[in-house]
Amino acid sequence: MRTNRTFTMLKPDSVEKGHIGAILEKITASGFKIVAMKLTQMTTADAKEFYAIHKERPFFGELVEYMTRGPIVAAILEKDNAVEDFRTLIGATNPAEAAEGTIRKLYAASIGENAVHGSDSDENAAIEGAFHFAGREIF
Ligand code: 3AN
Repeated sequence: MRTNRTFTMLKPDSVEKGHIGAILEKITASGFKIVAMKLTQMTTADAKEFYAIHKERPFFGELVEYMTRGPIVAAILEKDNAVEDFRTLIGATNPAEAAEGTIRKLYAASIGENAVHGSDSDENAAIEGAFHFAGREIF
């Protein structure tokens, strides 16, 4: 994956609340091009692997349960400076601290259920994109 790409998930709470369309509209209106996208559901094993970095944290079990409880929208997005610009667009991990107009400020309920994921580095964007998509699904 080129370094002008990032990976996102619209998490189960976003799908449950019917926010897929509004969030995708905000993402594309902010200049991101969708180069891969699917509605999918993570298994417990998937979520444990995806979030392995958090496995010692007290919220790990809760995080795995949340991320596997229903479908998500996984996508790869392209834009100059994609990783950093997307983190700005989604806002702080805790929606209470997220800036006005950010996706988490608008759509996230809590730090535990915070609506969207955004990769935190080019390296992780490539790893996370490859976790969810086969080469032929990426344009
Ligand atoms: P971000 O998603 O902003 O990169 P991370 O990587 O620190 O934040 O956390 C990954 C996910 O773990 C968050 N999106 C959230 O769902 C969950 N999480 C993070 N911190 C907490 C916390 N203190 N309590 C509960 N869940 C948390």
